Amino acid sequence: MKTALITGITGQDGYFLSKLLLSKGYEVHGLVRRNSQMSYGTLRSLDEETFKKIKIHWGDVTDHTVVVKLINDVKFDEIYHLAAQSFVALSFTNPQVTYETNIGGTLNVVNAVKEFSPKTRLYFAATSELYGKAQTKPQNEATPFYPRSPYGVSKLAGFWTVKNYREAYDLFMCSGILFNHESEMRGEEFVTKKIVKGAIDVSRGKREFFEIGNLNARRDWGYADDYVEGMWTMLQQPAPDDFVLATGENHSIRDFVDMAFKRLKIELSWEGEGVNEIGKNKADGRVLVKVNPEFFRPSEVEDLIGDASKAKSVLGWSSKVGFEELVNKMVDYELGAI
Ligand code: NAP
Ligand code: F7E
Repeated sequence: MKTALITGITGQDGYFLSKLLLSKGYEVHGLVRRNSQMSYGTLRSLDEETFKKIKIHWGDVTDHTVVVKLINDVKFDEIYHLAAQSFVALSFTNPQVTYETNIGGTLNVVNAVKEFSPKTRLYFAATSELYGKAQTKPQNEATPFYPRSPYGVSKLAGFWTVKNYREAYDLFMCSGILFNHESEMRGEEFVTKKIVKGAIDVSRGKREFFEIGNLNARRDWGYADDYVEGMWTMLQQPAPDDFVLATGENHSIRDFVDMAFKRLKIELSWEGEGVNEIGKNKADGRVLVKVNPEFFRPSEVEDLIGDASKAKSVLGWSSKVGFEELVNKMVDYELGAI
């Protein structure tokens, strides 16, 4: 039986990747940092039988001692290093914890593999945020990086650390440069989940309106379950490499708002510009969406769209769930869950 360690197992991707690896017969281990509630994040949405199969190890990825001991003890076949301070907006106000987790934590994992388990295959969660102020369109593995946030900078350090260890020490280490991927398990601060919850609340009269930041930013949004399959496939290749995973299509935040309301049978009309833009219910003129500059970022990533043709030709991977289906899945889940 193959063994795999997932750091960041309590997050969105950890949920889908745990299910995938268990379905493939892996012994799945997760590194979980303690919190006062001893809660397990998204893993609590797994059914009890599945949850019990996961071997939990308590520890923070920044704790060198914990990481070394775990990797030295188990000598995993595969490690999926997903743990990160992943919220871009927070990285501007909390840059130090972002660097310590995303750079220091990554160095701990990568170095422990080199020193104590060099046969382990490692996946590193890189990101389209590396492209930031994108220099060309669409972005692929050859596009120059230009990160626009402490988060982006920290992931760039992680990406180059992985590449350098791979080349210097002949280790099987891959980076997935994943474009935004969302799901029912997405954290509530990320824009897609925030929109879905806001639209449902407004449609049910729980709130008059909800507030949002930059409506013009464009993202290439896929479905997380498709993307974890790509992570696993990268580690099954004859040689390690880096791959972009993306849908090849992008939409604005405004498009996402429109689509979420459409699922709720509400048509919006937009008026005004910038901070004065509002989204109204076409049927009765009520204002349902407002812009609040509090949600603007000091430097924004305006327009990302990925080219995953290398993943398609080498890995046979492509994104399956389209934009409308993704939004509908998220809305339907939230309607049932509330
Ligand atoms: P997520 O939901 O924010 O999950 C992050 C995970 O990291 C959580 O399990 C979190 O634990 C854990 N974590 C944070 N700090 C830690 C620490 N110091 N020690 C141990 N664990 C720690 O992120 P995601 O959406 O699943 O993304 C997975 C990875 O892919 C992340 O590295 C992210 O940066 C990257 N990525 C995501 C996307 C995307 O669109 N989702 C795209 C590209 C790359 P808690 O539950 O305790 O907070
Ligand atoms: O923002 C705009 C915001 O926070 C998307 C992470 O998984 O994907 C994610 O990073 C866009 C930005 O995700 C609000 O300014 C407008 O342009 O959902 P987000 P992100 O920053 O793209 C990448 C690939 C990762 O690697 C990250 O870990 O939406 N936006 N209004 C807003 N964003 C938020 N959060 N809240 C708003 O009210």
